[in-house]
Amino acid sequence: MSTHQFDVIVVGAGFSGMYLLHLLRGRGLKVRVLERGSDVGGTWYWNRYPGARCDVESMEYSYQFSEELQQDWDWSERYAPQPEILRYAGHVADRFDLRRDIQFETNVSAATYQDDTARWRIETAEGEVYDTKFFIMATGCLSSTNKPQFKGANSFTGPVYHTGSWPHEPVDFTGKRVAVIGTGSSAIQCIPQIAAQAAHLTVFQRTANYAVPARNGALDPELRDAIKANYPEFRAKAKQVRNGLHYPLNDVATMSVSPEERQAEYQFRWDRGGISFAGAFNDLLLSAEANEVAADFVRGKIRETVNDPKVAELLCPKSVIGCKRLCVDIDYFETYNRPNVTLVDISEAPVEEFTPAGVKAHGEVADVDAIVLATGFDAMTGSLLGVDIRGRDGQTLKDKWAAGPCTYLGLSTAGFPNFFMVTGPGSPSVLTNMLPSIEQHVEWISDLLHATLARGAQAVEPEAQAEEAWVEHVNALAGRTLYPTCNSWYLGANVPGKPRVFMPYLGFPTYVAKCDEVARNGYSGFVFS
Ligand code: N01
Repeated sequence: MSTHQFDVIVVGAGFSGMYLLHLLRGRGLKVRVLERGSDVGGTWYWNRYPGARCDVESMEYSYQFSEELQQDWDWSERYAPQPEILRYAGHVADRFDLRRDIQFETNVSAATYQDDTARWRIETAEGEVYDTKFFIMATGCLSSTNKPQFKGANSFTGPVYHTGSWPHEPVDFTGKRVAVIGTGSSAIQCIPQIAAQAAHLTVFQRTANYAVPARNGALDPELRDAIKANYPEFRAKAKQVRNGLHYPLNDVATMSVSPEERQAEYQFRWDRGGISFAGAFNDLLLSAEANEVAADFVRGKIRETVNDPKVAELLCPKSVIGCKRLCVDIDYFETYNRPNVTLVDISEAPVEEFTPAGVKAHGEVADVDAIVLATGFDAMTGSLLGVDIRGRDGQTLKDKWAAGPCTYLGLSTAGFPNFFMVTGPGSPSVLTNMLPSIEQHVEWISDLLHATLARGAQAVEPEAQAEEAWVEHVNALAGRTLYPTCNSWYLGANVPGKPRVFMPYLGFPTYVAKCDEVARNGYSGFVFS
């Protein structure tokens, strides 16, 4: 078997892998991207469930590294639907001729650092072997599906779908009885669509979730043109905001204004639509009192919307708002007024089992023709640990991260030279607009690779001390907030047995400043050998 030689192997052809390829190839490196899907797009390639769309507004959810590209592309709606985002990914691949260096339908199974040559040996499930100097996992934060092991799972006679690995062929629920398990972002998007098509929909809810209306619609051409006329300024402004988004953050504490002013601010954002609701005041996730006021506003809206008071109460979340990702919905709560929708509360007693006919909870079987698992992802670490990655002296990443992920800047980990992650644990990633975060990471990693080569170094890796300090810093930031108070996937709490560690870094501008400082200081915290 021949071994293919490269300067850089990138795993994943989503937005991270595509930009890495474009940038590193442009810097003269021999790059190959290995991708398990049959085309580009990453998370948007797999999440094809009905109603899938981005909750970041389309004018912000795109690359900015090429002015021609951002001028060239036109979005049709305020929030882009999944097929349009996938078309955009394809457009980028065509425009920069990326596919010639991407190998599709290739599943990376193992990656081993060779101590003697300071190179990585990458193996695929298809039996191919690659030899590379640098190895970059660009596998995304939400790519490894969480499929709970329900008792009797195989006994159900109908199809079982997962929102995160939806079939490529259209799924028609017309006349069918369907069960959806889960009420996170994916469920909140697909439930209204499935309910509109199916004969009956039964939703199994373990934890009620907050959702704010999207107020989606055709993109206003005047707004689009105004943004395009000043795109760099628009992007620069967004980068100064802690989540990298352009929406207005009201830098005022909740309790510093009168109850009337508070209601008016919440109402303004409710009417405006989207996650800017979370920016109504500056202490949503810092003060329990402030949080409760905002939560109560949303609960009031749910009670106003849902006709049956008992159902409305079940749909009212009790936890901290924003602690789990705030969902953005189109007709979600209204859907529970439909006569063909039933909500089953499984907060006290879980799904007992799948039977040949359906889903059993509270001793009763809901007879269905199809089951949709909207049960989320083994987020942030799932895809990284899904590959058998072995660093210096054969240490596995799995062993190193047994008590939780440890990284330096969310991009690298000690003991694994010449290995990088894009949007890894310890980076702001999922708490920001992903596209600008990805571009910042890719450009920063690319500069570091360049610096390593320019020094004639064989390898670069973070110092253990720098990594420890970073992990402490990430935890300290989270510890000052309400984020650790709920069972979110940010904490790994959604996957049984996963270490409970808050994974994302809080604050895009501070993160970027820290990365810039590290680079300016000759990559402080890294060792070149
Ligand atoms: O997954 P989730 P998701 N029995 O983990 C339930 C991004 N995203 O795919 O809350 C019964 O949020 C679980 O219950 P609980 C976005 O970042 C973005 O919806 O753990 N139920 C929960 O209700 C988002 O946050 C967009 O008690 C079980 C649900 O399944 C992230 O992806 C759209 C269960 C999982 O919710 C993940 O969202 C979609 C069990 N054994 C997604 N296990 C947009 O851009 C889990 N659940 C709009």
